[in-house]
Amino acid sequence: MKQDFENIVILTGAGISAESGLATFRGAEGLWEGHRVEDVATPGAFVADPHLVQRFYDARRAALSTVEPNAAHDALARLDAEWRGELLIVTQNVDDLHERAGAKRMLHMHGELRSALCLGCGERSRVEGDLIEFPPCPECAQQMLRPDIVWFGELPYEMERIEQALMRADLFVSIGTSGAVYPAAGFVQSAKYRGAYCVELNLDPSQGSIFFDESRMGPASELVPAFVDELLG
Ligand code: BJW
Repeated sequence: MKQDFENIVILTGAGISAESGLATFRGAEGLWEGHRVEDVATPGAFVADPHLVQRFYDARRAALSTVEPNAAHDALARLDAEWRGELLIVTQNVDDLHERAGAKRMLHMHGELRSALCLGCGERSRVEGDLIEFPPCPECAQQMLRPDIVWFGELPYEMERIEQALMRADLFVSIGTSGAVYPAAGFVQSAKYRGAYCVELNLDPSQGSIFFDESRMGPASELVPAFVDELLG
């Protein structure tokens, strides 16, 4: 790998949090027990059975306090602190392990478990406890709150900021994601089209593996710290 990169975009997925104890979506012990995530992570599923959906996300929000960032999150936080060029960590994950590791230049494109979205005014607010009792929105006090998760058919957050960063990136790194869900799965092609060097760090080849210049296979807790050491020289 060449060494003279300036602007980096890093995409992370469920695989980076797997070794912290959070299940991935499409693995053997995938989320939503028996249901394909594509069938249930939709606005329609929430309308059909809001209690089920709130209970599911309440349990996952509560589980956050039982897990810790792993060596891969720590390494990316170190890269964020020490990298002098531009850097943006775009996570598809709704956990808070990147920020708890200390990463600052990051965003959650698929929402956050510790955030709630008002069905009326659309404001986002921090939430630590449960939403099963449908508390009113702290902003408008009128409407109820739903999990602030981007479901299928909804627009991911901060797409413009991501596109801008991809346009400037000369290194794109994808970590722990299957490449099954768009638009994130298409970032490698956007980055490549604009000339970025593209590296994949994953347990298995992702669906878009052929688009990467380099694919390193193994657990994120080993691959990511080694990769960050290489970048920081
Ligand atoms: C390890 C590891 C270890 C394991 N170390 N690695 C037809 C064609 C193309 C697109 C579409 C289509 N039909 C519909 C669409 C669009 C749709 C889509 O992509 N559908 C697909 C099913 C085809 N997308 C959308 O609807 C999105 N919105 C949208 O497109 O809006 C329109 C638009 C956008 C932008 C511009 C213009 C228009 C919204 C997608 C929302 C996804 N939301 C979820 C939330 C789930 C709810 C919840 O959290 O409960 O986000 S789905 C779920 O998948 C979650 C994840 O962020 C996302 C990606 O999963 P991820 O992270 O890749 O996890 P896995 O499990 O799939 O993979 C884990 C990987 O880790 C594996 O590869 C393992 O090998 C690896 N691994 N252990 C390293 N220790």
